[in-house]
Amino acid sequence: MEVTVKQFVKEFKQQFQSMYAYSYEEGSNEQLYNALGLLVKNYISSYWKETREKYIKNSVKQVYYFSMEFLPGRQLRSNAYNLGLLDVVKEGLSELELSFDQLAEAEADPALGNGGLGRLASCFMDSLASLGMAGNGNGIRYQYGLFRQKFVDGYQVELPENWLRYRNVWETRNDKSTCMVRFGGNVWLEENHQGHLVPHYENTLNVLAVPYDTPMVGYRNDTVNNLRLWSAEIPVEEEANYHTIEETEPIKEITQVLYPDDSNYEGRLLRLKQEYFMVSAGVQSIIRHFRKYNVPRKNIPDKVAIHINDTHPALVVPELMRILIDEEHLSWEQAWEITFKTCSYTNHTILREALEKWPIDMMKELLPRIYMIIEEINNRFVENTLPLYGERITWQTAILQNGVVNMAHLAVIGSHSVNGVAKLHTDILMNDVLKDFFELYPERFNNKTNGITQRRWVHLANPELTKLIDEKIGENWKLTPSELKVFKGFEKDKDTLNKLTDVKLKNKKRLADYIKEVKGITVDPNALFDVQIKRLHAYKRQHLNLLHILHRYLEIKADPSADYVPRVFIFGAKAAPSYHYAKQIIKVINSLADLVNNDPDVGDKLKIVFFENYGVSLAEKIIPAADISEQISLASMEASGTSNMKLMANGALTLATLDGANIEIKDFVGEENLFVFGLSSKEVYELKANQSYQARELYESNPKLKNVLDALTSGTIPNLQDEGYALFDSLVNFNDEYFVLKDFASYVEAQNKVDDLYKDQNEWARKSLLNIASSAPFSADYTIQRYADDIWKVRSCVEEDEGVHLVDEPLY
Ligand code: 26V
Repeated sequence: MEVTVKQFVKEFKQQFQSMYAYSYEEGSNEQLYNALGLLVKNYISSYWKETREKYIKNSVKQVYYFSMEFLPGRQLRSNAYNLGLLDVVKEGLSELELSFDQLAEAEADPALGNGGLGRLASCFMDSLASLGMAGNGNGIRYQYGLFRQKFVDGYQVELPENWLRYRNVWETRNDKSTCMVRFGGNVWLEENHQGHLVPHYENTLNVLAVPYDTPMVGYRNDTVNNLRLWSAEIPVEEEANYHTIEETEPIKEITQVLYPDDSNYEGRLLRLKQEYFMVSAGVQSIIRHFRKYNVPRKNIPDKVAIHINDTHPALVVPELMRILIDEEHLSWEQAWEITFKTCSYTNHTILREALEKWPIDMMKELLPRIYMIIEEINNRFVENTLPLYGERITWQTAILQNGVVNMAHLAVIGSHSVNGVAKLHTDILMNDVLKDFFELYPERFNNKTNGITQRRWVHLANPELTKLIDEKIGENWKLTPSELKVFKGFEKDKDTLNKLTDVKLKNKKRLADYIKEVKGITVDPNALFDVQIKRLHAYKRQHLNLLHILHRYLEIKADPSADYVPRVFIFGAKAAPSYHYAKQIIKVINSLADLVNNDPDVGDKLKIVFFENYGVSLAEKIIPAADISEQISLASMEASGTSNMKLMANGALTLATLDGANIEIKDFVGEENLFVFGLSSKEVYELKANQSYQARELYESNPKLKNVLDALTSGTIPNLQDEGYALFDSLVNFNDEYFVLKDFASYVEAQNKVDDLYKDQNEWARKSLLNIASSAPFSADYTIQRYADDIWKVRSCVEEDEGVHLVDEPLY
């Protein structure tokens, strides 16, 4: 969009003054940021309106991405960038002697998600808008985001994340589009005079769902889509019935906090309330919007695609049925045809403990009408399946099983498409986790490997690298990511490799300064920066990383004069508050950090930095500075991973097991350009099947390993309570569920190869360049294009010459 610096400066001053009634010179960073954000939002608003109107006018099919989690990150920079205004804004502010970077830091980072699943949802929103597709997000406006993590004496403590404290300039409360969501009470069906069965409700708890809309700005294509987050309130007309603050609690609590557990299903009533609240409001608002199109209801699937992001929004299926039957008076068969064609589902995990199963009694009591519908879906499913496939498959795939509602089964049965998030993961769904369904409905299964938006994770997070790529291959890659492969042509160009090394070093210096500032640790920017950033979970094996560091430490102590490649091990990870073992791992890493970082024998050879409060904003600082990307989950356990893609795109070399999308990274960049180690997924399956694994044998037979494990309990690491013993026990005495000890030797070997390569900076830079140049297939733009073509059947609404175009799609 066209705004001159002069115009911007004038409008910014006015904006500030109209908000605060004094001059900008007196403003705090928060106030200046608020004014700037609102001004940028003003610029956005006309495109937002026009996009919405264009979709309606052209009767465009809309995608609704239903997700309990979104992690958009800070939006000022990316909105200004996508609008094409970033340079003008920066220049204008500097004329006013203000620093854009400083103001941008004042924005709260909305932590409305746990990890990969939520961030993926936000990358997808960015790509949908950038491709000019009508994509809407639907989720919850949690009043408190994921807890703020602090370390006290090395232990994780959780503080509330009050992200709305200084207001949120991006959202618009939309009182015109509220919906009513009903819980509990009694429901019965009565025949009306036309012979329809009509539900009657009594004693329900009525909750008003208020939408807060946030613009999702496309990259230079005038498209602005909508992210709609719902907040729960007391219906105005019922306010008089609530006499005390306590009485209002059951309503307010619905959208108060995000559940901070990303892998452990707990049958908590409040969580079910949240899920239905978001689903019901979302589906009601879809049907309301659909009416604007003036087409028959049987055409809903031609105009609407609803995506179920993990099972959390799977109640979409019965809720859409309810609305079509009870409110639109369609027959069951008509409603089912529409529902099934409209819905699609992505599975994001194979962890059994993460699969949602709600107690039938709870569902019946909280959502009586929805439960009736689920029961009917189940009955019809069983009726159809039994004669064709027999008892075993039918009962294994039923929705209602042993007193619970199996949400994955509901999602699969109610969707025309089921996908995994990386090739291996989809194979595992078909051969293991959802094997029986694959037999029933092979045509529904498909793979959609995850992706990331290069705009946030490369263009904005790593401007120096972006400039270097622009210099060498021009700017086409920004609109056509596959063009990035042209960069491969520079793998032998000395000048490019030197510049690439310089860019990395600059990024590392910046991170080193930040480390000094927030952790007080001095690190050498020339050391190898080794990064593991992701939720803390035993299957991701941060403790394998820990064992290797400890091993290194012991070797250095044994021979301090040997020639070691200096390393900084960098961690960022939150543990679920109730995940005791994960928190113990954090404590051991922190205590080891205290030991190592202060040992004069060690010096710069080894440093450990565990950042507090890992999230999107911190990731943006760490990723451009990484040399090594640790992707060391037990093969078969990590559905895809997405930090692996971000780190690769920023030139880190991957150290990985053949798990999730690491396999595709290897396929794209070539085995010689990353470090692979450990058991394969097939070997893991075999080892589990024949139950032959003996962790203690490994402990006893490998002296190096024994040395390391013993150090956990020998008092070597200071200030531990029982955490060292807890790790030792799980790894040795409880037979090491995630085969850490089994992979230890090959991990150490791979780490030694990393050192050797780092000694040859030229060769390192060459491989780094090849990784960058091979990362384009992980653009979320391609991922979204495939969802659009194969699942949602939607197309871009922008002219060929506007915005992102993917004509030159890389082959998968
Ligand atoms: C699961 C659960 C379980 C029940 C209660 C609350 C709750 C909240 C979140 C989750 C999400 C777990 C699934 C997840 O985050 N999967 C991750 O998805 C990424 C995007 O596809 C993928 O890259 C990661 O490998 C995968 O772990």
